[in-house]
Amino acid sequence: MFDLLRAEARKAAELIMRHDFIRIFAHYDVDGISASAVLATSLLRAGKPFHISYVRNPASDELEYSSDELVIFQDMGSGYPEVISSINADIIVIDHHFPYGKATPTRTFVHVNPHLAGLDGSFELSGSGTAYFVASELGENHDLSTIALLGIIGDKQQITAGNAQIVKEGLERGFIEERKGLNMISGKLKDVLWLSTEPYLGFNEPAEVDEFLEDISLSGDIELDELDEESEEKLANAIAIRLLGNNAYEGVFEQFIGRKYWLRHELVNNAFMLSEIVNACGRVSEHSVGFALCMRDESYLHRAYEIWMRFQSEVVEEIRKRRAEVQEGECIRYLIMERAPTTGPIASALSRCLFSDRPLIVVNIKNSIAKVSARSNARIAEKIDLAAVMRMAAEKVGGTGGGHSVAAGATVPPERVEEFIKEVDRLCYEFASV
Ligand SMILES: [Mn+2]
Repeated sequence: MFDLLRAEARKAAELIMRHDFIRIFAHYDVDGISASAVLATSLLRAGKPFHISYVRNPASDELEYSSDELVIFQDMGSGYPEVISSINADIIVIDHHFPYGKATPTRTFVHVNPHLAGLDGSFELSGSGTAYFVASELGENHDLSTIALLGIIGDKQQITAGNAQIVKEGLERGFIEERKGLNMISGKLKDVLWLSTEPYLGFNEPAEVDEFLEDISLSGDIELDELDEESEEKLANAIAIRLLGNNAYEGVFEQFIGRKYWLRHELVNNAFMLSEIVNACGRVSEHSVGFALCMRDESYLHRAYEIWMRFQSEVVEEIRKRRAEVQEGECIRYLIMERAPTTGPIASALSRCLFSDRPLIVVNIKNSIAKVSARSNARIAEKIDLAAVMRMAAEKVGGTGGGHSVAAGATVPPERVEEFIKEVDRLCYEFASV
């Protein structure tokens, strides 16, 4: 099943072994960071020196290399044929994004991408997973299955096809363990409940968390990862009841109740937690700290944890504040923000865990552009296709829109946001009443 992928990964490994110095450009998110760590560890073991830079956009960021080095793009590149064509060096792209256009490379070019090997890179293999296939051709690197898993989790992929193969190899050799229980962040119960965004539990005051824990007779100072089975079950039930009372979408439950992955030899054992910490490092431009954790350098653990804590507190605070600003339309809910730091995580948490019965439209006005995130769920999507709604409503006000039926987006002129929202509401009403 993975023959084509392995064959291309082998070509990449052979090209790597022909070079003395590797210049790596990786995407700055958790998938890109863990992908770079998978490759870096396998390069160290193969005795190959390298340099890594984290990049937001390969088309506009400056890429420094010399023509006798090997250039490797990770978790990006497949969508930038003009960049690949412009590189005057041997080049490898290790990516899982859909390959667009046709590159005309001037030197040797190897392209490792699940889409080119019969796999769907949007959910069957991450950038870190693709890097793992290359690492496997460079030597005995099964222990890196744990680091590859971080990108799989961070990109919200499924444990299927290529990803499932990686987890299987990690499980068989004892690097990964599958445990029953709550798949949430780690920490003391009072912190976990207060800071969690997956799921978001809607506590407005720390005192509400204390009360919640008192009701089920659990101390807030116990570590979630150290709960016995009976207590964990009690907690899971109480969380489920709270989410139902908060009007959460039923699909939220299967994500955090059931199983979690435990990484036996990593600095943070809870795979979801480690993925969240590396994600936070990437979000606040502390890539090297996230990378160091993936390289198992314990001296960075404290700093990484502090970065995560600050980042997560800010996100939760933002959700808490914005919740009260959500407005009611006829058929939708909407939120209009100015210069908010992020829109995606706020829109997802609010629509999944608090306002799941109607589409939620979140607008962020920043630098004289209004960016729109629209969210719903499979139940609503049976009637309302948000991608079509975003496209039609945006076109009406001189913008553009599209996406998926449950998660779509648009860009519209700020002065026409009000008109846009009215049109979205009208279209949703029309769809819903068919
Ligand atoms: Mn990715």
